[in-house]
Amino acid sequence: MANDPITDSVLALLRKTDPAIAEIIANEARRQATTIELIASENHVSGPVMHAVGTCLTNKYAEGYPNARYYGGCIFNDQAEELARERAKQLFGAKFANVQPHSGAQANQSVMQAIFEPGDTFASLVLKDGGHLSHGMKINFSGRYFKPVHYPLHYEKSHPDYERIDFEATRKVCLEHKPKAILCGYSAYPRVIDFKKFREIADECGALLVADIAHIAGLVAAGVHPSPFPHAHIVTTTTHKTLRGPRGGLILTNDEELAKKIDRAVFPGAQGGPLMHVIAAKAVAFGEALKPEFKTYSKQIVTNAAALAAALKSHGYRCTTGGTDNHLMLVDLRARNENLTGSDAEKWLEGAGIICNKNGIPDDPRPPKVTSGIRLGTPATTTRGFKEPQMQQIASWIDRVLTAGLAGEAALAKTSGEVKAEVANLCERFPLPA
Ligand code: DSN
Repeated sequence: MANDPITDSVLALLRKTDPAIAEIIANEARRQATTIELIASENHVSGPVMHAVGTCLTNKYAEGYPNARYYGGCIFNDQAEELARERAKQLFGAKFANVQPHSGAQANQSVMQAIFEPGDTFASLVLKDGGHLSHGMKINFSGRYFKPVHYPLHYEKSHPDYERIDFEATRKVCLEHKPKAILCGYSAYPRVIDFKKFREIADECGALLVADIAHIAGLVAAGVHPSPFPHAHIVTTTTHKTLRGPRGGLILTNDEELAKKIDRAVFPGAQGGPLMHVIAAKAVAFGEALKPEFKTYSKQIVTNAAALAAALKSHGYRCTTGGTDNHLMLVDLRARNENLTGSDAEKWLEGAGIICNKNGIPDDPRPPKVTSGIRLGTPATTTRGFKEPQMQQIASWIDRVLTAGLAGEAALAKTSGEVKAEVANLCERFPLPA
């Protein structure tokens, strides 16, 4: 049994037609219902968002844009896309929205196609410091076809802005390399992004400012994090993280010329047929995010993250930058015990029903598959209704499991069994949205 009747009826149908996939989906539904999701980029969507994805719009080809398609029969798809675009514009206070990117990485790819020629230089934060693979990783399109230069964080422990963006050095990097665009917005940065400062640097070196707000989009929509507008020329995002929509991407701008270039770069530049069922679900999610409850939800995400970071600190862990302003934190495990690694922690915690990901911390001496840190986020647990007391409970479970892991296999097996049962009990009291 899943948490909601529609999923149950889908599973009943699949059990008759394809029992193998039915069992896999049922197991995943059970896993999500009974474990604590701390992956900062994940969330639990509402029933309406989830089930809008599973509709007949998946049958339709709609290459092109509303009222300018390359296929007949698009009247209702035009309406769905128009509704998604209007709601996205209203939500973020932007004049133009492209709701077609299949993902955040494809949104970034399209923006780069729109504003760069092959070989053009752009400035960004490197992946290991909290950036994203589509921000210039060597083996990604962004690093293969364009030339990234990276701006730094403050790496000196004694600096008051330790592990935060070093704006003076950023300015120097940008003035030296004259990038065509500066990218800001990150996958593992726990502090407020100063879009205004980035724009000043962009203006000084003649660059466009592109803000990738994939992680913080929901917080921005709710007014809990400052908006990249009016500072950024272009904003990209995913729709499935703090924004709590279906898996997908979105591009926004206030500049009509850029909007035209972006539309051409998304289709036909990067993609063929848009995923119309996902676009319909994006419209549903944007509609939900426009409601006052979404503001309350987003504020609680931030409150919960601060509570979790403080509780972990009380157990001897260190969060990079000393804490968090948003929905995520990077936990430096070495502060608790030099031998703790991110890969062990991820594995041990999963065994206890607590899901997170290993993550390098700035200047991490360990390789990306090991790491000295874990990244924790509160969007999904907040969706379940968890508040500060549950955050303290989670911190204490994390410490219990990691302490047991350090003590050896027998201690870990016993403790993770106990914690897993306690986690499942708590999850039962806070069911997933239906
Ligand atoms: N992979 C995502 C994350 O976990 O942050 C970013 O796209």
